[in-house]
Amino acid sequence: MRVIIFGADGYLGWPTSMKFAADCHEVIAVDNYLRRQMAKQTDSEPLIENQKLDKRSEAFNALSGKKITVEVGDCSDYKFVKRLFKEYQPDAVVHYAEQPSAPYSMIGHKEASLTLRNNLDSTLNIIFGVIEESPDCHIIKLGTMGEYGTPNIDIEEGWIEIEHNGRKDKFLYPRQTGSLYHTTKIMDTDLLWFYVRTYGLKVTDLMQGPVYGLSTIESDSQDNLLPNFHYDDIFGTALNRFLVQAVAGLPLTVYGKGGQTRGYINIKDTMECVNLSMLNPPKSPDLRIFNQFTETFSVNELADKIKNVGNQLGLDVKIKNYSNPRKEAEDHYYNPKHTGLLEFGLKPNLLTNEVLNDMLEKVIKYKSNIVSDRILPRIKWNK
Ligand code: USQ
Repeated sequence: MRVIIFGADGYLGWPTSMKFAADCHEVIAVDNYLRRQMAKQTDSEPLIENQKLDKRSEAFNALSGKKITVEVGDCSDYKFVKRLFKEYQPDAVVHYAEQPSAPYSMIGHKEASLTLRNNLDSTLNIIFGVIEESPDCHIIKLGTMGEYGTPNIDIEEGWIEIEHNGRKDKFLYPRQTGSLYHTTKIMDTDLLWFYVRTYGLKVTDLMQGPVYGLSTIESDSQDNLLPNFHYDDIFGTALNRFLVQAVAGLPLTVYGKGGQTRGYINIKDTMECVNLSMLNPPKSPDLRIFNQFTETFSVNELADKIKNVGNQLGLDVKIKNYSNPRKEAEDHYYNPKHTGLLEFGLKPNLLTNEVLNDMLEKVIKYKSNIVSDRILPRIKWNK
């Protein structure tokens, strides 16, 4: 297949580009390095420095004998996006080209506006690229489990049938989020659904939980091909941050009571979920939604797991409850379904002690890169 990866410089975009190229697909990797700029501006650079896409793809191409084509440009610029669709006529596109950080979106008006415009414009441009240039192209869009929030009822896989006053209909599952970033993801889903209904697009929206891990199959033994791994309070996610904190000898930063429960996924499984979605496109126009996670944990459970494995490795891991910088439920019901991707054949890599041990060992290798000023929460919206 010919596939465009929008947002190919990101934590998921680069490993997806490598995996698809390794699987003999024709890959066009697109990015404008926005996340790199935001990370620099907020002093939130990743643990391991990554080269830009041209250098990384040169290294990958030389090593694998496969080819990743790089296009540098802004997905919120429609002329650029339209040109890509016209030139490459992709069978599928993977849309990761969004500002991905909830804390960043809550800094202030400038950051909220950037998040809103960047995320919605890029989604709209990709939709129109398909409509105008490549109408059979399958859009695989990265959504988030955070779109659902933490309702006091079971979370379905995207859709819910509601019976009201004796009549029934099917709707998008109700969504209410805890950050502006997550709200843009809801708006993306609504945009996609509108254009699926109006123009008959084929779309898969992947509601993913927080991802963890430092490497994927293509980079397990090639550190120059590693994805960007953030451990700061803005771009880092809970489990990845805790790994670095454990190695740095800093207490694990549990926000509030630590009962916040989310659906987690190993980055290797993310690759497989996106792959399975691409290999099994919707047969007719559809907004297909999968909940993309493999296990649920509370923040306290994650911290305890890392403490146990870290201490066995000789680290002295401590856990500390910090005043929660976010506005969110700290003790809640959480029961999301996640059967769609398992039915396609996903074999989850679960969060075993061995997996935790391997990740900690990798972080230990880069211990001297850790900047401890990036650990404590610098952005607060629970005022
Ligand atoms: N948390 C802590 N301590 C920390 C960091 C986070 O207790 O040091 C807590 C948060 O308060 C939250 C939970 O851990 O309750 C998850 O936070 P996170 O920072 O790991 O994830 P989040 O901000 O929700 O966003 C991340 C990604 C985002 C993706 C989302 C999936 O940055 O792109 O969409 O995970 S989900 O969380 O399911 O919405």
